[in-house]
Amino acid sequence: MKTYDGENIRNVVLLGHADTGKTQLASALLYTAGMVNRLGKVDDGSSITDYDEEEIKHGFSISAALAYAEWNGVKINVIDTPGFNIFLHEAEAALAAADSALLLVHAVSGIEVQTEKTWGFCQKANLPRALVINQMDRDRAGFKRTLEALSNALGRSVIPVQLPIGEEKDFRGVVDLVRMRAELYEADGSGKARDADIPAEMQEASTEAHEALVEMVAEGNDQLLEEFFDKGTIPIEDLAPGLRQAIAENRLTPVLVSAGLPSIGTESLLRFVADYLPSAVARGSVEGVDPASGEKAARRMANGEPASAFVFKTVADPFAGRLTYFKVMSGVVKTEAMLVNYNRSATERLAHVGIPQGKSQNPVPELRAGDIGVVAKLKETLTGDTLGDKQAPILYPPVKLAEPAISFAIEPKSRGDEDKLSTAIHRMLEEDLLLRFSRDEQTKEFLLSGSGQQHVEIAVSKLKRRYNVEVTLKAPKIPYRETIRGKADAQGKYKKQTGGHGQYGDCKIKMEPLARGEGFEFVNDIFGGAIPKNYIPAVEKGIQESAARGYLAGYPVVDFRVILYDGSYHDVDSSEMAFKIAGSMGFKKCMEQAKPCLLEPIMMAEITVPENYSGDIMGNLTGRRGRIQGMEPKGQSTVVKAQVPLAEMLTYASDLTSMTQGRGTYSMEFSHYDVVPQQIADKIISDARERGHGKEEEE
Ligand SMILES: Nc1nc2c(ncn2[C@@H]2O[C@H](COP(=O)(O)OP(=O)(O)OP(=O)(O)O)[C@@H](O)[C@H]2O)c(=O)[nH]1
Ligand SMILES: [Mg+2]
Repeated sequence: MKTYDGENIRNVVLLGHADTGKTQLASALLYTAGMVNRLGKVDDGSSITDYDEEEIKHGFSISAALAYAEWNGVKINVIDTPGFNIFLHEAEAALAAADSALLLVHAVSGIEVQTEKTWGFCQKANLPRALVINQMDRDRAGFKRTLEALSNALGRSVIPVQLPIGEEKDFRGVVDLVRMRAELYEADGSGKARDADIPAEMQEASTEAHEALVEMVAEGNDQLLEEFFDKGTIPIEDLAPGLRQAIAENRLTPVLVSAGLPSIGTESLLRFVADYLPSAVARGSVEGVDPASGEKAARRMANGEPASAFVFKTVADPFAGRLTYFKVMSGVVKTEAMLVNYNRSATERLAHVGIPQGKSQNPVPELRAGDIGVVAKLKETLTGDTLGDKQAPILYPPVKLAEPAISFAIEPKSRGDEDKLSTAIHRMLEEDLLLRFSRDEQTKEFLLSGSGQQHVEIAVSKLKRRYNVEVTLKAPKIPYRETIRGKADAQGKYKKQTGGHGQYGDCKIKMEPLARGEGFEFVNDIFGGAIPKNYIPAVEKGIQESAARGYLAGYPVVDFRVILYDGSYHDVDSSEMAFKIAGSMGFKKCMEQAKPCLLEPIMMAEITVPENYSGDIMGNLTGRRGRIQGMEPKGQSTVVKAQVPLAEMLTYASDLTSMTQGRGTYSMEFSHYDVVPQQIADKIISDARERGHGKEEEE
């Protein structure tokens, strides 16, 4: 295996809505490049990047997976990510290893929820990207329609660099709008392109599209713009570097076309990635933090610098042990290197460095700045950590992900398996950043939390398959919140002054509601030292701790402001503890007056069913307190969008299956919190009281 320098490496993440064909395309690209001698297919479980048993069983990607293709002296590292909303955090985390993205769009379905979401990820990370209209071979595939929708939604920087030759069954190649040549593919699925003249009937459209591209490349580049005005065009030797630069600077989003399953457009796509997407070191330097001072620090992405690597993924393989995936940010990482984990101040030996190709790791002697590697059996290193040279510490910031949306109580099927369960789950937490394991203090139940029901169910299935631990999932816990609807004003006074050293804390606070999602705000309005400065944080802490324990039913109180405006103290008897208790007492008194209420998570659900079921589906959603937001045709199906409380959707997967004979699908994601209707709230509160939550007295 050749060792590549960063200039000749492309780290490309495949993003997009579920089922757009990312995994299939990854396998097709590797096949076209000759990395494998058979086309791996999602549908028969032989794809390269969906190798996990759960992925094969379900037919969709669950976690990010890596592979590489060598193409004309360039190494293309491909990161395949899931598009299913409940696993989208995997895609978000994988962005840390990428220098560009291919965002796939389905040629039939067009823009979907996750198209815009993953576009948002790229924007946030300022990641150069290209759009790929994929599955062009499908019935009812439409390039023009999809392109128009993309331009409307994502802006005018969206511009084709290819046009499809033929559509649907007739899709057989692409026009390269830079070179103004056709690239035709054989129907044998080999993925190999044959250079040809642009078909006569496409001449006019191609010239028009070429001119639009030239204009867009010239815009924002004075030198090219001048040339363009002078000559009315830009010669290809200037257009190619101009395009490369415009992509790197995010001034332009190129659009390509492909079909992964029949391997059409794949060679053109490989060439595009190698020629136009930024190299692994094009950014020049990366930003981090100096662990000693906490100050910003930068590191040049060059082989001559001290080694540093960022860990972006961990896999808990029951046989190979822990697999750590990292990106070399600077320097050279060699097999047998001793590197320091700066987050944990531990030294790790990188016994065998490899490059990931799906489920296998190909050993290499070294990896240079910009490359992606994998190493087995590190002792302490976890996702988000930075490894590097002892002499030159730096920390790269870990990716911040959303919080889990749903929790289930779980219980091992056989008693005495608690320890085994806890060990196994902790392994799984290492590889899945959105899975959480905790214990409910009141009920003493184990809780497993994730981004959705299926996320948790798949985790449970892995527990059984990998670690032989069987658990029962109990009714999920809805993450209710509490808030207030009115204002309040109260005094919290804690006084114990009988004999010896006493306790004295006294505060007067006002409370008022904040807008949804604003959390908690504390305003210190004390004048003239009614409470000494050093006790004020204690009052705030007392309030916050009390709010976290809840007032009505044991759920955290959110979206309120507290104004501390008066109080008193005692020279000897006052202490932080006394003021903390006073704060907590004041909070509870305020809650009595402030019209407390329960909030519940409302989900945005998208249900796709055959047209004739749409009436039943909408009626059923209304029965679940759902609000229909819209309904639109999608091929022969109908997509119903609705906002529904999470509490009403817990059994939806199986209900939808029986309502539609298994022909409906749905996805949902968190939208916002809303007030629970009184009758339902009363029931939740009385259930919680029975379990001993809420309105507990402190002293
Ligand atoms: N006709 C046709 N079918 C395709 C093509 N690409 C993928 N498919 C099929 O579409 C389905 C989804 O493909 P995947 O590659 O798993 O899609 P994905 O984007 O990885 O989906 P997630 O992993 O869920 O995000 C599979 O049944 C594929 O066989 C294509 O180019 N043409
Ligand atoms: Mg996939």
